[in-house]
Amino acid sequence: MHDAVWLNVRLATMAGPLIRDGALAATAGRISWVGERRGWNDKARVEHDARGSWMLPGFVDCHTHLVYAGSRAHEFELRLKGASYEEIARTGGGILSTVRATRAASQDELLALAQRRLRAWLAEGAALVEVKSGYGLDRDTELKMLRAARRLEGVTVKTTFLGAHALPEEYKGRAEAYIDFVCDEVLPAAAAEKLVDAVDAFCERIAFSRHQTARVFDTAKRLGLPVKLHADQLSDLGGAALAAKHGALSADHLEYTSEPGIEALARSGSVAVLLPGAFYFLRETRLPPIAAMRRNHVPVALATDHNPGSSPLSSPLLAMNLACTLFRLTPEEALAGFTVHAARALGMQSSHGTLEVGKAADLALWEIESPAELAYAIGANPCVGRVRAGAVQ
Ligand code: DI6
Ligand code: FE
Repeated sequence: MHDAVWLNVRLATMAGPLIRDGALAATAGRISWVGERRGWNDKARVEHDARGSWMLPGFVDCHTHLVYAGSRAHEFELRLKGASYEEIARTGGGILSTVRATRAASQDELLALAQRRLRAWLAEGAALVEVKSGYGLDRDTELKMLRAARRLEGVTVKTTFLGAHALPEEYKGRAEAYIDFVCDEVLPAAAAEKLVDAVDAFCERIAFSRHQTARVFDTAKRLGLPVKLHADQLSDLGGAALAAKHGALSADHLEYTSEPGIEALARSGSVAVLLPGAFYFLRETRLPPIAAMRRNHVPVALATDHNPGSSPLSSPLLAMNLACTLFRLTPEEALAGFTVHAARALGMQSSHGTLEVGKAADLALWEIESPAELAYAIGANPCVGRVRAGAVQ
């Protein structure tokens, strides 16, 4: 006897062909049966009529900076007048302005702000969201951000430590000393409190070098934590190859990555995470090497990269549309990017990303004619139901 079954449902399992008349059952929070309707002859305590809607795995947003305080709308205005993102960052704005606001906020305030933002993801059927630190850049604020992220409700949260996001003002001109501080004090403290699921860094001209990034990764390894990287977003620093060398779960952005970098990702089994929101909002023109990713069979995930500076985007659906219009992904690739491949980018492929027996019954129902409509429409939200651990939300 299963707890519940959904009938009259169309299934995009993301693990096999589309099923136009399907059934999916859940028991104890997990998927306990999935397949063609005609194959279902079990019993369930509750029977749901999905009225012909499409069921997909709940979306996985594998790269966000959801916890922060303050707004950067004024920088948007400066950029519209001609200033560049890098110029603003170099003159103390950018990430550092969000750091000032985030340091001044309490943990409860950060939680309330992030919880309110998260509503948009819930409305679009998200199940699993990654949240990074990196707007504290001191011990207490980095921990405060991660504690707030851990308290978010409504989705499963994976936390990523991003202490090496920018050089804080008090370490100006002393990047090596800051990396010492991150490796010796902040990351070990966050890990000791079990606040960290993965470790990330921003490897970029305006942030940290390859060598500094490698030091952070070595510390992560010592603490038994997986790594991921903001790689080659604004310039080719060889970030993808560095991430691959450290067996990263993912390398993210990748606009400037060269073919050898993609080949390295293929060898290491790392996921390439594309962030079309940042590409769009910063009006970048250099396209990530999608053809090389396809050629090398690198799994491609998509994420919102929600953050106040380069991607104030709160919609997985819009991220999929941007990936198709700007990067020429197919709708099918875009859907895989927010489900199966995104789960893998978080090391969560055994519980999320597909509709398969044994995985979490974290599902979304959509009133659409075909799954491609999710990437095609702009500004519509046809989500008509969300199920979390088998329970209708
Ligand atoms: N890359 C980004 O796009 C964001 N962080 C990063 O490492 C930008 C964060 C910000 O501008 O606040
Ligand atoms: Fe980011």
